[in-house]
Amino acid sequence: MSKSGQKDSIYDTPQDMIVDFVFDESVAHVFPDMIRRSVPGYDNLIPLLGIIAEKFVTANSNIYDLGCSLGASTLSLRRRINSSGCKIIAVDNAEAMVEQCRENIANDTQGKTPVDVICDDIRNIPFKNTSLAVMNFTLQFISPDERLPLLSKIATGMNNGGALILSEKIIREEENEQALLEELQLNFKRANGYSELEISQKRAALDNVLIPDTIEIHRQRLTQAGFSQVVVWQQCLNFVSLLAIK
Ligand code: GEK
Repeated sequence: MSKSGQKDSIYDTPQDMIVDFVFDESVAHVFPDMIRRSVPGYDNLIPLLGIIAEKFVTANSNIYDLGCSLGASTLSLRRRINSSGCKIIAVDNAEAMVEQCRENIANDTQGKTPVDVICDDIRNIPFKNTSLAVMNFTLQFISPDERLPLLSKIATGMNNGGALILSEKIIREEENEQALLEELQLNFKRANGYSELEISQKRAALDNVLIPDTIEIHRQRLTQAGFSQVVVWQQCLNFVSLLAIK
């Protein structure tokens, strides 16, 4: 079993004090299991990123995977990109994630497009000649006042006709809808084997770290950043993915 192939049991014992969630080595080891059992629609979404990439990636352009974790999105894109002269720039600021991501890319025999895996904050990255950028469940970890500047920077570096795929956990303005979707997500986690203790401790750890927006805020912000068309292409309970085209 690879280092990142373990079952997520990080929160299965009572913790004296719940500290804010960090993407450290213990998370990197269980990450594929954690995200699959926590994010409804993740398994469906990943292969579709490659299908979307085929449409938007143009020859001799850059493709960015921002908050790449272990490289699941990068690998999906890479397997479908046929255009020549392209480069994928995969970025994450968690060292443990980047280390395992580099190994996963090195072991990939299906894709040919070169990949640069960079350990840095996505707010430090210059964007240029972009045909496609992917932020798969990453913007939600950036402080809300820094989201528009980051998206504007991505849009500025994007070629006309290029696209950003933005996947996020969302909240609903309408209280009843929010409560319903929240309950269904909890049921999804229960059905995937998480105990009540694991669910409540993980929730407390993410409380100050993952700050979701409404879909309306996402739409407005993407438009303000410089994207001319915003389309929801997948929604699964309170997790959505938007395609923003410049
Ligand atoms: C996937 N996209 O499997 N700069 C760089 N990386 C960051 C920053 C930042 N400022 N903030 C958070 N991250 C992946 C899943 S996970 C989603 C993405 C989740 C990184 C963080 O280290 C983590 O690896 C990733 O964003 C978020 O398709 O865990 O819910």
